[in-house]
Amino acid sequence: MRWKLLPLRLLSCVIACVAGTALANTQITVTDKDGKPLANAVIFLESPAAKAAAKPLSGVEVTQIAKQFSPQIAVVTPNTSVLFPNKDTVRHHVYSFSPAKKFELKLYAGVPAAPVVFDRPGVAVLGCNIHDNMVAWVLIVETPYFGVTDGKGRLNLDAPAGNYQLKAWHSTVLPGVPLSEQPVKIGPGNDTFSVKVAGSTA
Ligand SMILES: [Cu+2]
Repeated sequence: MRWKLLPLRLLSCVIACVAGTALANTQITVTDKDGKPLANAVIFLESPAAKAAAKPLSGVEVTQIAKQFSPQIAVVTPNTSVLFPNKDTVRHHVYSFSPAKKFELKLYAGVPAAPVVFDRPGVAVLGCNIHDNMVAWVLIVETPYFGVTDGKGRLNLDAPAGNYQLKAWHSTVLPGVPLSEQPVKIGPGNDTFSVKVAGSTA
C-alpha cells in the first residue's frame, strides 16, 4: 500500500499510536436551547492532562478585511500571541474591554508591530472604534482539544481517551453567563455526544 493512499485520519492515528498517545475520535452535535443545530459554537474538553498539554499556539491572526474581522471566532490557548493585520485601505481601531483581555490597537493601517498576548482563559469580545458593526471573539481555553461547529452544528474532535469536562460557548450566550458544561468519558474508539447550549439561539 502506498502511503499517500492512506486516509489522513488513519495516517494521523498511525502517527499518534507510534508516538504513544491513542487519539479517540469524537463526533459532537450541538443544538441551541430550542434544539436547532447551532453553527459556530465552540466546544472544548478540559482536564488536568489537557491543561498540561495546552501550549501557546503560533501564527494566529485575526485579519480585518472588508470592514469585518476574519475569522470572527478565534480559539487559542493561554499565552498565544495574536496579530491583527489590517488588509483594508481604511484604518481600524481594535479594542477589547473584556476582563479576559483588555487592549487597544489605536487607529492603524497595515500590520501592527506587536501582537496581542492573550494570557489567561476566558472570552474577549473585540470591536472597532470606527466601525460599530465589527465584532469578533477570542476564546482562550486551557486545552488543545477544541473545535468550532459547522453549519449543521457538528464537529469532530480528536483527543486522548480519558475523562473530561466538555464545555460549550456560543456568541449568543451573554457575557458573564456560565458556560454549558457536562462531564464526558472519551474513548477508546469512536464516541458521539449531543450538547445543548443553554441560552443560545441558532
Ligand atoms: Cu474598523
